[in-house]
Parts: sequence; structure tokens; C-alpha cells
Amino acid sequence: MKSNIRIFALLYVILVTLFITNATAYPLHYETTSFKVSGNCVMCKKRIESALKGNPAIKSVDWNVNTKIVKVEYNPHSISLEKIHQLIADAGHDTDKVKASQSVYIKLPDCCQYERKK
Ligand SMILES: [Cu+2]
Repeated sequence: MKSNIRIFALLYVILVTLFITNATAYPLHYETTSFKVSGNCVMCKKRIESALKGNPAIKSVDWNVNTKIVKVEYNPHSISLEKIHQLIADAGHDTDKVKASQSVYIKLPDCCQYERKK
């Protein structure tokens, strides 16, 4: 009986150690990516940033109206680059990797309908 308790105690210590090691092996770390997103104005800025804001995998997002470059801080364990591009395209804005669908694009206000490459 006594050796059983020792074995359980040992197992418990091993499990707790494994759990702690595993939790610290992947500290929450963010990566930064920058890429071009088509758009015109501050309304576009709001729309592009809203496409990612509130997503727990996104730490920060900033689209520059003049340079058309978006800077995104994201958790690479939780979201892929492809998904980030897709979310912005879903909001109606072409990225340098993913094109927004025409049906979403034509619903943008006139001032936001940026020039598209044919
Ligand atoms: Cu706009």
C-alpha cells in the first residue's frame, strides 16, 4: 500500500513538472508583418483595421493612408499570414496576396473604391 502512494506521488510530481515545462515552452510571443493593402481614405483605414481588431490572435494593427502599408502584430501560433490577408480581403480590400471578391468590393462606398488592376 505504501509503495502505491509513493508511485502516485511520483507520478503527480512528473505530471506537474511536464505541465509547467510545456506552459513555459511557448511563451506568448508576437511577430510583426507589413504588406500593401489597397484603399483610399480614413474610412478604409477604419474598415481594414476593424477586420483584424478584436481578434485575440492580433495584438495591434495600423494601416497607413499615405503608404498603403498595414503593420500587424500577431501571434503566429494562433493565426496564419494567409488568414490575416484573407480577413482583410473579406472586408473588401485587396492585399498583395489576396484579392477581395468583386461582390464585396462593389458594396464599398464610392470614395473607398480604390483603383484595381485589371
Ligand atoms: Cu475609404
